[in-house]
Amino acid sequence: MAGSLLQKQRMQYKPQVPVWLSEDVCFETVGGSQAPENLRPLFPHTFETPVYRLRKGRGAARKVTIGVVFSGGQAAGGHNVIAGLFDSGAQLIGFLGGPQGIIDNQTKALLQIDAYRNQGGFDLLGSGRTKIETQEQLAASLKACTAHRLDGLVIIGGDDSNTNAALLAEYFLQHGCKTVVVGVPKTIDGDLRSSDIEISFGFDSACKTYSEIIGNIARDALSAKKYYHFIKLMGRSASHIALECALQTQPNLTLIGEERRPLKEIVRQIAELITRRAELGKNYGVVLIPEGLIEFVPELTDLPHEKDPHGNIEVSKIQTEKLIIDLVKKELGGRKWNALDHFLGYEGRSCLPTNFDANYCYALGKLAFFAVRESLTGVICSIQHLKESPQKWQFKMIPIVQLMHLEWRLGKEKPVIRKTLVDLKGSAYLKFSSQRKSWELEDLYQMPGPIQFFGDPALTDSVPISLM
Ligand code: FBP
Repeated sequence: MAGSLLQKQRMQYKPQVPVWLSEDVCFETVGGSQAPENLRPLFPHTFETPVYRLRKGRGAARKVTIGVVFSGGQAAGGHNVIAGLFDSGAQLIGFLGGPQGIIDNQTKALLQIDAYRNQGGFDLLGSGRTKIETQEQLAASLKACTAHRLDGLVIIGGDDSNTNAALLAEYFLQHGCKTVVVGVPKTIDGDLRSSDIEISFGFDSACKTYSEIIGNIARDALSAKKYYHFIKLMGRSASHIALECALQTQPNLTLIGEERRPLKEIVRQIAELITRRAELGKNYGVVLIPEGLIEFVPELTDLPHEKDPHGNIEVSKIQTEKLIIDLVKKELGGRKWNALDHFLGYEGRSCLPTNFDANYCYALGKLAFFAVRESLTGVICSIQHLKESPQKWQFKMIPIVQLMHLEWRLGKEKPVIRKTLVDLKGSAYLKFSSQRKSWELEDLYQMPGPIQFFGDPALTDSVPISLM
């Protein structure tokens, strides 16, 4: 078996899921869809899909063949979704390179997945960002699923990928295709959320990886006492990652895009922070900047930006941290101070998943299997009570169309899943805003250290602070 000692040890980890998941289970309907009425004409076959709850009981006794695909950016734990499907007894066919692999019918049979258990990344299959929307793409996808006689297609993805899932489910029903389509909520961004989806997988591992590095940088700042570190954090649009990392590490200043503050005000605030800290003899500090800030600051939104196939601004390519440093330098005129910029992004998407993500993903894989076995389509997996131990988790399938609305993308109005932004009245933000003032001048940095896999469960099984 290839891999480092830790990789190999992690392969042996047995994800924790409720004991009753290995018994006979079935779904019951627990409520109608809350989908917006203006989507009814676009989703005539899936609009009325209800919400289902998984419970003990006799389910369908049949063997199923499932196609599985990773879609969009990597997020730690994805391989465990596949492990959950695999261990449930599905015959698995992986589509290669993301949604384009479905269209082009590029596949591999998944007969052995042990080397990928509890491992980061999506390298078992690769991933991609193709938007499936044209008649040709939809027809090619149907052809591939039919050719493999798939009972189900499981799409492991974020908001845009699950939009693909909703469109495919509708199209397949319209064309009499028996393949059901099931989504799994993935994305480090943490913006695929609803009252039923508490968090997407990958968020916890990414935030813990970034928080380790931020904590290390803070301690370096505290030791050398000569640099301001401006750290841009990945997380398109929403600032969930910046908020979680702020709660984990308590930096001097964290910008939150959703506060929608003018650029001038942000620059002035940072300049004042630097001046006030200098008066205390502190010429160092840590500032967190969410990459999605660009989408909320009026002076920055209007600039021309590159967009991905789904119409999202490619914010990772924009060096907001450098821009802000330059503007603060201008604001401070001749004052001497030193700034360093960092971008934490890709290093958090493919790390070894935390126990939380390893357990969550394995359970999501099992849930997706049951959904296919029971022929549910156009639905996304939801596991609730995630801050409790896995034995207390509850499982549902939510109609994807319920999460959607019409939005302008690339010059057209399109049905897409609404990204969930940081709630400025939510408990995570309120906790942050009640403490952040004290972090400005006092150095109350926290150093969370690396993700822990062995030892005290308080360390190994901790959940995101945003969930508490
Ligand atoms: P998903 O929404 O597909 O999970 O991807 C999110 C993300 O990691 C963002 O945080 C980031 O802005 C973007 O992907 C980077 O995209 P790419 O991997 O194409 O460079």
